[in-house]
Amino acid sequence: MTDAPRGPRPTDPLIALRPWEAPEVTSWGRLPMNAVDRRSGALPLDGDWRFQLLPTPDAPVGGSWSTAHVPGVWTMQGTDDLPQYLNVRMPFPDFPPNSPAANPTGVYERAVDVPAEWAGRRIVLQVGAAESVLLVHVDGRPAGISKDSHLAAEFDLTGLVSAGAPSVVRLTVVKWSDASHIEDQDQWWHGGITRSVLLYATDPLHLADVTVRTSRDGSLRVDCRVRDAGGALPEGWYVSGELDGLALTQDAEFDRFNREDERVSDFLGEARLRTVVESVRTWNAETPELYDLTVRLHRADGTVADTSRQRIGFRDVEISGRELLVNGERIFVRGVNRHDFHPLTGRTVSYDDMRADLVTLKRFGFNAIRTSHYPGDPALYDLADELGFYVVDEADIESHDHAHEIADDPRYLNAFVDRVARMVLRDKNHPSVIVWSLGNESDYGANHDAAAGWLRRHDPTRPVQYEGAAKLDWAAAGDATDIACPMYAPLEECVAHALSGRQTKPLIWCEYSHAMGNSNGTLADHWAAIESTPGLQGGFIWEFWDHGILQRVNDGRPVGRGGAGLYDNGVAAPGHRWAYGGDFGEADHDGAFIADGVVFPDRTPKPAMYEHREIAAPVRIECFRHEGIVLGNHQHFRGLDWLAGQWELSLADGRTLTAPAELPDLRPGQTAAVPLPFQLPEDGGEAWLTLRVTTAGDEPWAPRGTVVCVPQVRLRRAAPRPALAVPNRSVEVDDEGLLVHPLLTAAPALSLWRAPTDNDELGGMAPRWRDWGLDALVRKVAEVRRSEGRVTVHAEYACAAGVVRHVQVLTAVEGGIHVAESAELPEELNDVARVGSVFETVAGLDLMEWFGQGPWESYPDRAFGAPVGHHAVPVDELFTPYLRPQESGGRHGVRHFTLSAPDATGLSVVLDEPRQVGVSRYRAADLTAVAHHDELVPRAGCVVHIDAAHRGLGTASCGPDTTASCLVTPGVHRWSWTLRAL
Ligand code: IPT
Repeated sequence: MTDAPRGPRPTDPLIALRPWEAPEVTSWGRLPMNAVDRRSGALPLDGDWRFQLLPTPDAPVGGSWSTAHVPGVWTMQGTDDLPQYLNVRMPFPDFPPNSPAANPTGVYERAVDVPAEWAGRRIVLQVGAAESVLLVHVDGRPAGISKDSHLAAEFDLTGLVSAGAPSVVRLTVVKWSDASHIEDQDQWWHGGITRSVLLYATDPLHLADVTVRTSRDGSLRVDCRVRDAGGALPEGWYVSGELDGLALTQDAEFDRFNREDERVSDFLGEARLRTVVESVRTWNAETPELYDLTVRLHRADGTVADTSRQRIGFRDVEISGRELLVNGERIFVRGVNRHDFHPLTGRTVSYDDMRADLVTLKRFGFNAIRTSHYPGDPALYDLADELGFYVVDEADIESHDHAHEIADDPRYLNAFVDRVARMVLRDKNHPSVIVWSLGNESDYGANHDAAAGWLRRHDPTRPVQYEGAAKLDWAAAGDATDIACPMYAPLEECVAHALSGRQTKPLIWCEYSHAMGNSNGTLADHWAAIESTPGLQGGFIWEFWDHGILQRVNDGRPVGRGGAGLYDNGVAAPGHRWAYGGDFGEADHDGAFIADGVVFPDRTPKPAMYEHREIAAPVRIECFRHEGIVLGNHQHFRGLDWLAGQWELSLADGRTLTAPAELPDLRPGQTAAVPLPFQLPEDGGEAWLTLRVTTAGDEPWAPRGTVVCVPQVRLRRAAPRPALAVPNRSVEVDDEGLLVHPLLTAAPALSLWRAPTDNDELGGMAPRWRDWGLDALVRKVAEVRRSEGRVTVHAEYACAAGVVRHVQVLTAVEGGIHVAESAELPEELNDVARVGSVFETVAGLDLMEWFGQGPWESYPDRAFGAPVGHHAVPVDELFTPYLRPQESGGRHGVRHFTLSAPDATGLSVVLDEPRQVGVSRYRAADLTAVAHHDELVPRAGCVVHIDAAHRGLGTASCGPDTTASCLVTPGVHRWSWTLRAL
């Protein structure tokens, strides 16, 4: 128990009740949740409110007022209560249901002028979201209490306010409570009001709820619940409706005037409307067809008392065997986990921000969202309906730190059922919502079963999922999940489960491919398995955002709402940085684990997004056969007519030929051969054919011409390189056997180290590499042998785990130097980051051009989405500014490259075979030495890595590591390259 002093406001019943430590109290005076949208016609109460922050909920109000913006968290608005990032651990030691004595409490107050024309109407206050306990007073009188931080709370103020007169509305928000223990999500802790506040009025006779049921056969059923604020319903009310202007019919079976029918009551009106739409345009994520539904509640004289408008879609969801079907189709779930996040507000996301999130996701091939780990703003679902996303709607329940105790704690039973039920009551009419989720990481107990029971009865039209219920046995039936939705389960285990013959439920990872830092290795392996293994249907990448809060470096404060323009392209402006755990002086925090999204804090896509886009390609090159190119339509519902194409032929000799592409008319799942668009030139070497696919017209999420995917196929392999002529020239090395070259400021040396990625660190590899001393190899030259036109250097690189023998043969060739290298790794070094050469160039070489994979960053296990071609990127832009600096900017499969100055001088490197190449302004040691991007000082020259082998990225910061084929193993590695001046 906390022993906080009993407050000096004993007369206030809301305070006296101490609801912040009463889990049984989920609300008081709060109206039932419903699906009637009241946003239009409402009086918005967003803006600046009087504000004061109390040290405890029962401390006296009366100090000085400042202002706070609503919606907004006070932790981002200049108070001394700053954001804190913790993953699993609670921010206070008190056991559930207790909260700490020191409990910041925000008091928001403002006068509200209730419109005079609202006289006689029912007046309702809606608070969009407040964390974690909301107490409402109007003119000093208690109006209500609510918990459940990510859903709106509504209070009937009719008896408390007067139309045409001002009232003072006070919203008291208590930061810590019993509810915090079930809102222990992996994100920043804040306090405040995070979604809009509004006041609206209805007739006393009003639509209390509207429930829409549709099917892909065009049938529509609309169930209306009608109430009157006065109690008994007036005689003669009725409901009418229309769909896209066509009238709906009253359900004949349900006669509400028949008093014999026991369903007809005096105070709860129920009415049902129906229709069947001929030739219905069904809703799915590819073609999200919507219809406008209007429902009107009439008084006996025909006048309209209330209206509800919504956009609805016709679709079915069902589970058949181990398949999740949408409109009868086994869809693939290309999902992402999405939190409410914004770098300037912390938690509040505007309509435009939500739209931008979804547009970005659409452009990168995502078709599904899990609302991790709480329901989103109502607008998010409107946008998902409109733009086309399958939504797993998740209730606001995560009791991570005390999961086991809470799952069966009857004091929390109410809260579990309340949170699930309120989400369902609000979101049930959205076609985008195809699955309900009972929450996240809360073990599994009776409280879940209770919530699932309510849900299955109330909405039998959608499956239910809960990761915790299936955790122990993916095949178990009869529990609270219809879907096996593991988190981070290794791919092999999932495939084995699907092949075991024991699978009874569709397997869709609720979280996979942890996107922390430079990550998402093996994504393509996952999708190759998903698409070829019945029983696997996809998953949700963890996660969309890097939750970096924009922070001023000098005073450590969040910048807040005024910071627009203080970042660009993933990077904070000078003097600013993206704050992660610990940056606000938190004693307890979980560091950069909060920066694990596929987009930067400003929504700039990370390179992993391009990988995903290609994996999700709607049209693909299946193969190249003599008769031509076989194309396939990999969508579930749509033809190819919305796409346009252009062929590109990239030849190793530098040429790129283009030709318009005519995409065949293919239904989903169909393939067709098209003729090879080019006569392949006899010469030109290795040849790659790319189909650049763009939107043919404007899509709601992309203007015409937006790239959708770039599938490609190799038409011709590289020919063996001709033997190099050795002219009569010498190679210059210094006493240490290091190459002396006018374009190099540091000679090529052996590198076995990369600046550890988050996966390297948290997966335990980097600590091992450090123990081995790979970050500080000591080079000792053993022998330098000179012959005409050639120098052979034997060196030993010593580290704690042994000695790596390195041989470099430097040969003068036409126009330059050929470098042939080998490195012999002892058995002890059984998993290193890389084996390769590193050198540094003179300043001024600012442009990299290469033939290989690109143009964006790629690594051995994340290279599916980087097509082979001729690419050119300024050196400064090769680097990816991951929040915690780490290995970045690598390019996979590079065949040759140049680094040049504006006057076209510089150097070229031709590699013996496609290699991983990294060109950067930073040494690995520069990146390793700092914690934030703003601390880096770029070097004038280029740091160049050419790798014989480079370790895959994997996802070991939270999940599986890379595959065995992408590990760098002991033994002898050989590689060679030719350096020339341009
Ligand atoms: C899992 C959580 O569900 C998610 O919120 C996030 O923390 C993610 O991991 C990692 O970033 S839980 C994990 C302990 C398996």
